[in-house]
Amino acid sequence: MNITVKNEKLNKWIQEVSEMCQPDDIYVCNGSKEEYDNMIKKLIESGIAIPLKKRPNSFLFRSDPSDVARVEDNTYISTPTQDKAGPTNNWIAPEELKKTMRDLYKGCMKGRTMYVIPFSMGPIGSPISKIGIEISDSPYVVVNMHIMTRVSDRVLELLGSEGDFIPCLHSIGAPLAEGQEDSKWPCAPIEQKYISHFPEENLIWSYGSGYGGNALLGKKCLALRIASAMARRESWMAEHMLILRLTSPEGKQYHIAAAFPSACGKTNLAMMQPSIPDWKCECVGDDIAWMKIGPDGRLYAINPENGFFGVAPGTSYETNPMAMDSLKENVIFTNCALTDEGDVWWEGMDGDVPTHTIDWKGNDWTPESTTDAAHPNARFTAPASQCPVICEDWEKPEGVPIDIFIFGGRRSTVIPLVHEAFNWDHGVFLGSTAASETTAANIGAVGNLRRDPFAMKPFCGYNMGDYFQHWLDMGDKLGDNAPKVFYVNWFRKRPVGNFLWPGFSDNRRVLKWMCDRVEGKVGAVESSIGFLPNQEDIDLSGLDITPDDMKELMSVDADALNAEISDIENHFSIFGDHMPERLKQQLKEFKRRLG
Ligand code: GTP
Ligand code: SPV
Ligand code: MN
Repeated sequence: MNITVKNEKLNKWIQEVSEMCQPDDIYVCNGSKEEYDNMIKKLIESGIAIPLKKRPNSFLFRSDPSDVARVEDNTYISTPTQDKAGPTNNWIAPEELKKTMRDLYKGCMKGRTMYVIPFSMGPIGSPISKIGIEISDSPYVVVNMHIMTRVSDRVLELLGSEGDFIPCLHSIGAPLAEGQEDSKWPCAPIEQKYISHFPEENLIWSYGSGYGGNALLGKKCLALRIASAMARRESWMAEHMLILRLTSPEGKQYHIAAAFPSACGKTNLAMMQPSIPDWKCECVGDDIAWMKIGPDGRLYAINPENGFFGVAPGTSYETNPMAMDSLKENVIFTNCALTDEGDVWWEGMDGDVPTHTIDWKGNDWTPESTTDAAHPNARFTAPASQCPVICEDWEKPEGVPIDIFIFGGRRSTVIPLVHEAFNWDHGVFLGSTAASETTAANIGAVGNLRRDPFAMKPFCGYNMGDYFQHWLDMGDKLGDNAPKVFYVNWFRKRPVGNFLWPGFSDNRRVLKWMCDRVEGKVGAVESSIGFLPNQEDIDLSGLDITPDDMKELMSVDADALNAEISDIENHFSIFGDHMPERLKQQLKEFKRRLG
């Protein structure tokens, strides 16, 4: 081990884990640039990181084709009883799961270095921040954690000898025998992958995958699953939400937090540049929001992350110029294609399609190929500080006051472009019934409609019925200070299949309507699902959209909504006693309105 660790709990844990996992070596990270550069150098030497000639200090990695996204079917919330994890989470009793995993962990780091990564979610030392220590045998994880979280020796100083932290144990699950040659992306087969959470002990155990949220444990595992359980105990909120600041031409600031499921537009909305002149949009966060009620009774949000782990395909100067500008240097790319000029490429990038690339599997690819050059869940890891529109207050320990909540998802039919909740309870109803077509962010089928309440189905660390109640309770605490709630759908399609709404920077037109509603400047039409905008109140100036398309986008069809009632009833029924009466009442009222 390279340094002496003073913290007693950490020392004991390092010892226990190293005895179990039997690494060749232990290295405690300090988060320095030198450390990052050294790790990258080794990764280049072993042919794992490919330096990009066109982007300074940027590297491409290719994962194993079996390890390309989160594995929800192998993700567990291990509470003492199954009832505490609830019907939307996989559950195995803690002792049984730990036994299975201990057997897997036994000797799993043989031939490898065990890295100890001290990190802070939120600015180091801020009262809202949480300290985690990830133990991992993946150098790819170390360099990604350097960007996504605040890795630093200051975290260890802050811990002192008695301080507490959230232990996050990770192994790729691929020990090396004497003399065995390593593969480029070692990992375990799917049946040995376990992403496990023990919320009552604030403990995370991950085994078998090196990709994204399975392995960068500060993100979904700590900042959402463990944090959501802490948040409920301590009366705050940990949500799968972007945070943005809009400033009106008059200089008034509005802060918006929006929950869309994975690969449904958070990063894009968070960095959006308004197509309407004189409005300014700044990014506070693109994936996770931690929110607490401030001394003035309003809800304040911080982004606990330090970087963006964003979906590459579809990202372009046309759709998300601020993301593209964040990717000029110091970026890790995973599963993108490599061009002959030594740059990355993915489907949907600006400019001509290259005549030849090496695809994400390392094979030759040409436009005639029938497969994708970049994997649909190819990602970039970029420091948030590199975003040209990062908000100057993004690291403010007290956060920013939220005025507006937005829920949404990918719905090719039925759900209109935007609607507003009648009140808080109705807003919680909209969040609790949110549905979306599945995406490549999880291993599994793509395009299937599923209920994904609050975009938290894969990330809620306890019984989701209790989570709904927590939202109702937070509303009661906030009273008149509660943010207004809206629901959007950028993804409605024509019967022939293309999107009706231009999306991206034009989403700003919808956000402006929301701000006008907050100010009470415009009215709205009451419908069965909520308030709808008056046609003339959505600014469509300069937009090439036909009145017919607009009508289709905003249409609310009672028959189509009625057809979903039984699905909502089934969805609510799985929560049994945990389902709040107030939401059952909302469903009754919805049915009455539908007639
Ligand atoms: P995670 O990082 O998985 O949580 O995803 P995310 O919610 O941040 O989604 P992201 O913004 O990365 O968008 C995912 C995909 O949706 C990309 O391919 C985008 O190009 C596409 N997308 C985002 N916003 C819009 C939009 O307004 N309209 C359309 N049609 N597509 C969009
Ligand atoms: C998501 O799937 O919502 C992500 C990517 O943000 S991952 O970090 O892999 O969970
Ligand atoms: Mn996400």
